[in-house]
Amino acid sequence: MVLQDERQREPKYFIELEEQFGARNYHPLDVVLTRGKGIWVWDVEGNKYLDFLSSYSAVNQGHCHPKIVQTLIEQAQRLTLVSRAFRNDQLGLFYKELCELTNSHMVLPMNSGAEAVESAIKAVRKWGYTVKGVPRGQAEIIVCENNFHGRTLTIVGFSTEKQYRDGYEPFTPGFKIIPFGDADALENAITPNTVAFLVEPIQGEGGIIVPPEGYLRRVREICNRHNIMLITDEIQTGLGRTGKLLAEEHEGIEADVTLIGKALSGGVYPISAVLSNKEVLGVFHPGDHGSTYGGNPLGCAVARTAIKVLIEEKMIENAAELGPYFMEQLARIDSPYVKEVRGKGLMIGVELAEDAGGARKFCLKLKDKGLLCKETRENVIRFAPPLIITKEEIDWALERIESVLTGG
Ligand code: IF1
Repeated sequence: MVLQDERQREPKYFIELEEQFGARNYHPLDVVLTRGKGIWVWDVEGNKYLDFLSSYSAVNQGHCHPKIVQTLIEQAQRLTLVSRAFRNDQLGLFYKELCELTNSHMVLPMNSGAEAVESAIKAVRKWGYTVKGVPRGQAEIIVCENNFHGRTLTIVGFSTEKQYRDGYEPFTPGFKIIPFGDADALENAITPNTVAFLVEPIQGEGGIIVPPEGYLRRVREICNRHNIMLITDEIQTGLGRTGKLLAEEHEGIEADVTLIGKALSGGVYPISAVLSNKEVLGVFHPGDHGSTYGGNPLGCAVARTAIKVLIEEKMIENAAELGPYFMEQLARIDSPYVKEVRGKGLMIGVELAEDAGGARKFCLKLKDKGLLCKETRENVIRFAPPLIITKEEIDWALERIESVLTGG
């Protein structure tokens, strides 16, 4: 008979529990993590790993950042949730600091990224009917092939990934799909009923797809000319991931609606936000939209500290400096498997050749060498470490990555 605590040092025990009781909507690597600090995580057997996924860019500030956790603890002992039926002393400060940081004029606080996307869709549709004058029920929103904006029914309804849609019909109407990176396609898809264009500055799940230089600038000009709202989904690309606070800054543009989430709390608490202006978010009047936890003081306090440390500890500058270095070194690896290295800042994808056998195989080998990575699409290994990583730690990782990519 294995003693209770003995058993709880074996991954098998936890894996079996998940297999017995859990919905199988993920196929995780069989590593059972129990502790995280900075770029490192530890499994229940005491093995240490470098986290190259950062929980899909929610942990840009590193695991369990002490100042963010301290804020969580202090606020949790003071006030966690009062609903929006009453006000609280964190929400207005959260709004003010976010608007000053992003040159926004109005904020809608939500909890998950998908909720922020859904809220933006509601806002631009309502703006279309009440401000632009689109006939009721006729609003069209343009999105891109290979998009990823979340998992709700409306959002998967405009996904082009069969698996994300399969078995969930019927879907929400009013969406048009165009190729990503093609500004002419956007121009040609616009009708008098178009209210918005929703796009990721870099497609994450789509395989770390960086659009052609100047794409977002042309998109901005087209949206201005046709009076349609440009919504940038920065839930993954935002908050320093690409070496700028917001990825749209690489093209010197400002969206009408900017969506953030994930690293908004440094991986400590679910919080997201729709950043915009009075013309768009002004369409919401009391009772038009809401959420039990949206704008709660605990999430707002945590987000305020998460943003503060992102700026004060120069994490964005670090991503801007080390991202290109990391990509250059990856591109120099002489591997028969590597087809392309692409990305921006510390949002990097290594696309493998068709005959390499799939990215997951390499992620498993990297795990055995102490690196936790996740494939995206069949053939792309995603490298997205916390933005606090040092050059020395990247060099440590590169040794192991080179070994795996050259057959070691
Ligand atoms: C999963 C992907 C990444 C996002 C963008 C909105 C959302 C996400 C650009 C929704 C969320 C997560 C969701 C998670 C895995 C992960 C993911 F692989 F699914 F696509 F990061 F690339 N916009 N992405 O990336 O935010 O509602 O999850 O808070 O669903 O498997 P959420």
